[in-house]
Amino acid sequence: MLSQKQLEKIRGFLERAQNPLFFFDNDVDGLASFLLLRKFCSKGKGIAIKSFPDLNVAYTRKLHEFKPDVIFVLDKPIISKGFLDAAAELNMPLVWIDHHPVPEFEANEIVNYFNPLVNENPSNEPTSYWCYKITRHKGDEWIAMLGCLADWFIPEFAETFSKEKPELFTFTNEPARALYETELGRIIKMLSFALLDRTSMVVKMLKNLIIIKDPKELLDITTKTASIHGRYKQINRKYEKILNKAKEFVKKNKKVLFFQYGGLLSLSSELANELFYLYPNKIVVVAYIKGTKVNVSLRAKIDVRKLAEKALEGIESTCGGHEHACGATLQVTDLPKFRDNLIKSTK
Ligand SMILES: [Mn+2]
Repeated sequence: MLSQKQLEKIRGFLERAQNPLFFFDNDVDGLASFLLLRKFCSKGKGIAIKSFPDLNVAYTRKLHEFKPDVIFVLDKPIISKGFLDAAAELNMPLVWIDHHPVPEFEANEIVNYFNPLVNENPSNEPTSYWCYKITRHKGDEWIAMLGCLADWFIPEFAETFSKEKPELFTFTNEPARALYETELGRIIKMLSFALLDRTSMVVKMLKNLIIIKDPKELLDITTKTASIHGRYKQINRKYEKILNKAKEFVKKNKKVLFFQYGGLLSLSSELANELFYLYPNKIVVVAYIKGTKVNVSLRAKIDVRKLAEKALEGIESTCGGHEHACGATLQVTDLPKFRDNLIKSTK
């Protein structure tokens, strides 16, 4: 966990910031982390990171454009050396908050790295959980709830929250039920689909989200939320179609639900989540093929990251994430080998 001292240190950066720039991972934990910090200091721009697996060097353009006095990087496990070097050259302090396995990087004097995994009592609560511990604004608790649930984590304040807002969240200890059986879960799905939109639309969404005070506002269609709802509806139609197709693969293998698809939209992470909710005893593998590359999302009760790493041995690939939810990228020509290795290792 992060210590009180560390939380205060980050809070100090926020209080002193005149023109912060926030980079966040392109998912709901990343988004919630940004919203919590942005609301606290009422200043600064937010940028959803589209590059994978790292915050790549192309984003240094934003440093020249916005000239921030402090950079925040939220929920992103890797920052490219080029980006770190550019920030150092411009003498911009960088506050990096994450909860993924710690990468190897050359720490320079501008980097302030915070990760609950590198501590006396290692833990991996979502980044938004820690952002809420930093800002401590009770009115923003719903945002922290969204970020935590999206990362399959039930925070200790969930039970009180459910008593205060029973129409949004019925208390459960099971993250999967929280995601697929509550209104907060519905909002998470909406936001994660909306994050897939064009950059200009995401920018518009962020502007609206910053001023929304009540999650109920998000469920109604208003001028602030119409584009989010529109995008959600459009993507959800396609999503449901692919999900139904994936369900047909359940009987193919006793232990593994392996499903691959192509098309314009990468929905593998959302699909893997929902399939794992529907079939909690399966090892869920969803492969999204785009050109010559494949993005794979894996979910399971067992240590699926270890399983994936083993199945990827000898295959040119990247792999990252958490014990029960992780992702990998590889070449499409290696996909059959990866699938065979994986299925073989579960026998
Ligand atoms: Mn996260």
